[in-house]
Amino acid sequence: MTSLKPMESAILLLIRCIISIYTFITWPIYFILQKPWKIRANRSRLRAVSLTHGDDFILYRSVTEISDVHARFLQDKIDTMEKVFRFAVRQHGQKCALGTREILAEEDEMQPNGRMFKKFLLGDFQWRTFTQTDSEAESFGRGLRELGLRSRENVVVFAETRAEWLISANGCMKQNMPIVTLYATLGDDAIIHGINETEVSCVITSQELLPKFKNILPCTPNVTLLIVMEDPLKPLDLNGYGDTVSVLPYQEVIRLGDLSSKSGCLPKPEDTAIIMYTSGSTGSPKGVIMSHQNVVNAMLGYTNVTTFYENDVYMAYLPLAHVLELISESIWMLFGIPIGYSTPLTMTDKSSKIKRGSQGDASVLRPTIIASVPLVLDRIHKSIQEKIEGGPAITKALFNLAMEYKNDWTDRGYETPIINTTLFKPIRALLGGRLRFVLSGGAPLAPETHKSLKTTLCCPVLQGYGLTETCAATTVMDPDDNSLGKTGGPLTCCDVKLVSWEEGNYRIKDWPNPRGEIHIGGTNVAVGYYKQPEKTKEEFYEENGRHWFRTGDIGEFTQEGFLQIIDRKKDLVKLQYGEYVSLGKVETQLKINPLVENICIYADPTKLFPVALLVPNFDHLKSLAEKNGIELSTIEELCSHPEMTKLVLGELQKHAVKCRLQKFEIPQALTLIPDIWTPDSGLVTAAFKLKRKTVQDRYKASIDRMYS
Ligand SMILES: *[C@@H]1O[C@H](CO)[C@@H](O)[C@H](O)[C@H]1NC(C)=O
Ligand SMILES: *[C@@H]1O[C@H](CO)[C@@H](O)[C@H](O)[C@H]1NC(C)=O
Ligand SMILES: *[C@@H]1O[C@H](CO)[C@@H](O)[C@H](O)[C@H]1NC(C)=O
Ligand SMILES: *[C@@H]1O[C@H](CO)[C@@H](O)[C@H](O)[C@H]1NC(C)=O
Ligand SMILES: CC(=O)N[C@H]1CO[C@H](CO)[C@@H](O)[C@@H]1O
Repeated sequence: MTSLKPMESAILLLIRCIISIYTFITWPIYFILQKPWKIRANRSRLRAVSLTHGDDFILYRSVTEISDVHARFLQDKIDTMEKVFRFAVRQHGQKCALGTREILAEEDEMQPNGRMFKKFLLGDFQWRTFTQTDSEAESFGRGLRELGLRSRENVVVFAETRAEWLISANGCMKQNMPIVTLYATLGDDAIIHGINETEVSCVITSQELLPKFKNILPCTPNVTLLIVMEDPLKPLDLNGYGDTVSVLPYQEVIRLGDLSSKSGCLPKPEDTAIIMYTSGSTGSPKGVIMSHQNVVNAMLGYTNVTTFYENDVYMAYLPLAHVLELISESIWMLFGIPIGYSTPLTMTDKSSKIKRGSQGDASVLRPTIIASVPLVLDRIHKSIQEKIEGGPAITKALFNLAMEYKNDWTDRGYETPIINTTLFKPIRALLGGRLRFVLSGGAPLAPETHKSLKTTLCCPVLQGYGLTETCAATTVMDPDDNSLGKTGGPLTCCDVKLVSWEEGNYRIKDWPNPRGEIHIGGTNVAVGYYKQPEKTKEEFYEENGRHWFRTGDIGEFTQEGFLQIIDRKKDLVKLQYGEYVSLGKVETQLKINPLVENICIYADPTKLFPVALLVPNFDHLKSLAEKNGIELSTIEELCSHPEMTKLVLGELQKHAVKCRLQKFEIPQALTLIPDIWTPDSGLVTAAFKLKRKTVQDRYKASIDRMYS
């Protein structure tokens, strides 16, 4: 840690004085212009009320009225995704709908370390209008019919996020064919399981993923048709997939459909729209059945959260097999907001596939809205932090001063336009400079990441809560909501119930706020699990004419009606003296530390403290080693060095204290693990959630050693 020189301290003091004087003079102007009392009133506005309660449950409902478009859909009976899509096309016909960047070339680029990397040379976004998207989807659906598929026959979509994904899905919906979605990162076994269970004969995939089917097809005898979304640069190799399987380019299906005279076969609201395989953290993946009605209602639930503008643009890069992305893209289509497709490898100017000196997707598209998951947001937060830490001490001090100043004034209801447009402008520019809000879902976002991104990106980061089983909809923050670590109020499509959980010590009578297991009931709650009646009965139930889902998450409702996720039923371990350690909560906090690439906390109920399995960030581990005069070069050597383990544990414990973890929550022993945990290794799910049991089994020896 470098400290400030006397001269720098003097400069900093001077700057502080100037700011104080400036604030003193301009404060009345800001007070009159910005009306902070109104902003503060909006923050604490009531979002939900408790309708009824019993001895062990309390039920909350949103106080927001349904939106105009929601009312209109009810009146006009727009109750299937097919009708929603048709409505959008009628409304926005010639507007840009889906944009894909043209790939001009792939080139080798010499890296500073002498290695060669493949980089893309990308052109502008090429747009399909709503009308074009619609007629392409229509053709695709008819093409499937020409190829012998019937309505109500399941079709698997197994591909990365791209325009053709959404178009094929819409094409299937026009023929009432349920689409089965599987994550592109799933392991072969899970893919075989999904294809087998849904008995499909047709799989839509991409040229990049196609070779995977050489191993998969022998185990899925019913598959006879592979439709491949082409790679614009490489020729498609159709060999090696056996005689019984035809491999057809996507464009060929469109051509067949163009010539076809088959009519559509329209779905009804109760027909299955999607069977979405979630990568469960235990056992094989489960297919969640979503009807058209479910998806439409989930979408409509989101329509009264904020207003959209004519110039809004959305950047898509999360997997479309993730319900959050699928629902959000459907919403943007409904409102006529153009969707530009990106990938994590080409998003910013610095992304790994972008040729040096050329522009990343965000700089070209300049999106106003993005959706994200904590995994990605934590990474952005860490990289900003690293930049600042790595710079001169004076920059760091100035940056921290600005953060503190801005947070202070935003808390009081003021805006800081000058800091927004000077100091934080370069950070905003990384994502195109026009961002209006960021949606975050999929897992709890650490309050520290939340705060830092909100401040540096200069726009609200709206955290939401929802599950595949509720079609991504349950609660979401609105732009007026300034809280951290909470997930906003309930959407209009569902009720949220808290149910006391005695063993976990969470009760609805708790003070100051009721706490308990979250149950969700409404028209957005999925029908159940595909071909798993027992599992469905365990987790879904009917009550007072509503369909309910038990989430297993523990929540707390604040006075304003904000839901906060505080725990997870399964993750709770009771230590020897009776304290409860929430493994997930501890991991979320520790993951913010730059040394941590991934971490799994384990707590033995017969012991007094938890221990940690930690996959370190190599660069940070190495610089920690250098600082302490340890000279080892490979990650394996570093990880097995006892001194390193001690150093990292020390850093982690310091961090834990800073995050205000309780003493019994802080790991007292640690093992450094040199292998990155990927879905292929089976240690994390395709959505990068820990598979605790597998991790524990794999590292059993290390765990035993840490406790001995
Ligand atoms: C407060 O909230 C209302 C309703 O959402 C909105 O119309 C109004 O513009 C907000 N006021 C401020 C100052 O943000
Ligand atoms: C496919 O499903 C059948 C039952 O539907 C089952 O008997 C078989 O073992 C499954 N095969 C694989 C490879 O999962
Ligand atoms: C294959 O198709 C047949 C006939 O449609 C069906 O009975 C069988 O269950 C299917 N098997 C698998 C593994 O999908
Ligand atoms: C400044 O940033 C905050 C979020 O950090 C945002 O709410 C506010 O609208 C921004 N103000 C201006 C004038 O850009
Ligand atoms: C943010 C938003 O769109 N709010 C609307 C919710 O619905 C009511 C009733 O239709 C409108 O008055 C709000 O403006």
